[in-house]
Amino acid sequence: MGTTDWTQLWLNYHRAYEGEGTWNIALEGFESSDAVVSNAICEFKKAVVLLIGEQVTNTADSSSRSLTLKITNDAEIPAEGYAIEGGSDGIALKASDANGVLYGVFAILRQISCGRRADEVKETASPSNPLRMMNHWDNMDGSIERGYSGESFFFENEEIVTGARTRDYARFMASIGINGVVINNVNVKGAASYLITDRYFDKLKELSKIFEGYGIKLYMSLNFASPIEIGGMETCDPLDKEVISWWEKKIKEVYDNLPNLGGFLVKADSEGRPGPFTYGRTQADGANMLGDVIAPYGGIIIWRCFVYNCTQDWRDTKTDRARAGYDYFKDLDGAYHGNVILQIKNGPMDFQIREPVSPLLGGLTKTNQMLEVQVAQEYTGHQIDLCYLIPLFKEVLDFHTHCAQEKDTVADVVSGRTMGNRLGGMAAVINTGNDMNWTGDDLAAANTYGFGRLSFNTDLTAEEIAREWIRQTLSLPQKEEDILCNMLLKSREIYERYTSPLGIGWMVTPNGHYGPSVDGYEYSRWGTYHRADHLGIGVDRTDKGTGYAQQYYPENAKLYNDPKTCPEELLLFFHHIPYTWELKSGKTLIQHIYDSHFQGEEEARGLASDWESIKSAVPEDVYARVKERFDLQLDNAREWRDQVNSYFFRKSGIPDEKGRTIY
Ligand code: GCV
Repeated sequence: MGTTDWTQLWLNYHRAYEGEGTWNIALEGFESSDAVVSNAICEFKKAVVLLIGEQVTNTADSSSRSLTLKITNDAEIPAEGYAIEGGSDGIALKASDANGVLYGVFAILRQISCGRRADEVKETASPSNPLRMMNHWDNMDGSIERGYSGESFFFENEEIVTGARTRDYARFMASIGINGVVINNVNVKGAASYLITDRYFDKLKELSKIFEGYGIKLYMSLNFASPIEIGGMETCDPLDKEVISWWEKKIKEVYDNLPNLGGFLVKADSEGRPGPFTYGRTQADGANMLGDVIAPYGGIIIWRCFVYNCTQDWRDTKTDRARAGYDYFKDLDGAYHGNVILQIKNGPMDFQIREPVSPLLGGLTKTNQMLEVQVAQEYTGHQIDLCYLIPLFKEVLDFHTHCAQEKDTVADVVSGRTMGNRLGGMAAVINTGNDMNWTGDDLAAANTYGFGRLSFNTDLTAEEIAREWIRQTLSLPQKEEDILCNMLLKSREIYERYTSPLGIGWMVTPNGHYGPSVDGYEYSRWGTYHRADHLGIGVDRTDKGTGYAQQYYPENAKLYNDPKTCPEELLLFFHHIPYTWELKSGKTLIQHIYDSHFQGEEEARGLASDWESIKSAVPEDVYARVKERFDLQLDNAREWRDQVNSYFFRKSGIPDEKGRTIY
């Protein structure tokens, strides 16, 4: 059993083999005074000692084999890309910019950690996406919205905190290819509105500098009502001349202090946040005004599309929250300025365990767009229940939107391959906090790691990513690695089975979003209904219902519109189906609901015993922390199973064919 320093996550640098050389570093076309290059070298020095017991000295040592890490500037390598190749005299690393050097060094260390010898290292890679971002929902009082791993490590008592942890965080992010970080919650309130004032510039400069050394740009979430809240104005109408000139002065002041700021993320007209709608303006009016103001500084505006009516009447079956994003944003396609990106959640609702892909992704064909996913497990088990999310993200990226003859997947669209645009990429709501192990559940770090790696290389498989993470973090014997990898890979479907069936989602405890409450949101204002009665369940989103299915290109619209062709895992998202409906398996819908919940709960117990089976191979403290979580997961799975099954038994009156206990 190896020792695992969980404060170092996947940069543990377990001893991989005993080397016998001494390294020196040769730079050609790069300067060691460049902060990014210098950090890359520093990481290499630190890691090779731990990984292979070899020193980096730069002075010839005749008693050992002399090896060189030769870093060369090669204009042929794409931006942020690298080519690495090991040989008998060391490793050659080629890149055309400093980020490429940094990513190349991390790739070398990753390959050695994963089992290759230094002379076997080999890869040529460049990022799939221009922007690869983490979004923190950290508040300035130190709390984290939807945070399950302690408090913020950026903010405490309305102050910005920097230190060793900030640097480690930047290292972790760089090691997985992240190049942008939004540090504060999109719900910008109170002190956070003042992040764009001189109250915080000094500390922000420090933070930005740490990030820059790891190739990361600092971004902030912006309060659209800043002219009112901090400027003392009466309006924040985006077309008002005085409002525009307030923003011009403000943004100049910000960039005078933070010249490398990447830009801003904006949540407007959403869940109580102010926005252009208040003034009868469009989302494009709001986004473009800010885009124009920030353009002279090379900044960008990332504008979220999470806009919907959150004061719905549950009696109203025509208004459909799923439609909202497309309805608000599609008509304005092409109206957004070049430095504006629309950030779109993967599904039309809100990060449920299964949703169709948002029809806005690829539905927009003339607008920069970015995919937003949630690594923080708000609806997927609060970093208590095991839920490896990379398979879900892969499904979204691989989805054919049919927006073009070829290159029509979500991965194509957001990377810029479909439309040839320069701005786009992927963002994740991150799952970190100040818990010693960063992610609360040790195993949840696989999601943090996985998102970064996937955003850098969307072709990686969920399994490849899981194995990389396990090898670097825990370095287990093959049998145990296989067990843990398998646990991760099946965990999402297990969670899905014991929670909400066939794409219906929700049925979750309101506000907190952990544990079952089948009718918790059924009669509320949030637009998240399942519409179950004694005959059936599901939302009719076909052309005879809310018409949501028609927001897709015809190929997908047709598929979704007909319950016979609709992928079954999304059946209840698109259709209201009788309990007696026969599924492809030959089972009735109600029997499927029962079976899936019994199976999911049983499989959750299987996960817990798989974990027990690798006990002797994992460090004791890790074993104990994760075991505690499995105990809680089992309670949760049982509760979901029994509440959902009892609810539908009572509604339908149809007994379980297998006569199992339902209450
Ligand atoms: C930051 C969901 C979450 C909110 C979150 C919101 C958003 O509604 O429950 O906590 O707010 O999404 O994405 O803006």
